[in-house]
Amino acid sequence: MAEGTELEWAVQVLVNNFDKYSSRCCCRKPRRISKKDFRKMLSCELNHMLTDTGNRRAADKLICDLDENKDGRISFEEYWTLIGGIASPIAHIIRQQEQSVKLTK
Ligand SMILES: [Ca+2]
Repeated sequence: MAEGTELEWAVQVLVNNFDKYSSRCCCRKPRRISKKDFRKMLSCELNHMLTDTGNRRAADKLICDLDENKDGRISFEEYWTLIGGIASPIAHIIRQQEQSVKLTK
């Protein structure tokens, strides 16, 4: 995508990241991320935002929490829940930082 807004670019990055780690078990089924690839994604892509990304038990717990339909794989919708779960506390931290900047001015 050559042109686009920052938000469009960010969404594209998130979708590309899902495609990078997900696969299709057969051509008619949507792409999903296996547990093994999900653990790889956590440690390679989210090691600054999430703690314990190298901890297998913590990663498996996260997969279990996200895996709503309990098929042992992470669908795009389940992946999106993770993104929302990360974005929410980060938005809170950014607002706190903005608030402290205002207070010190
Ligand atoms: Ca699932």
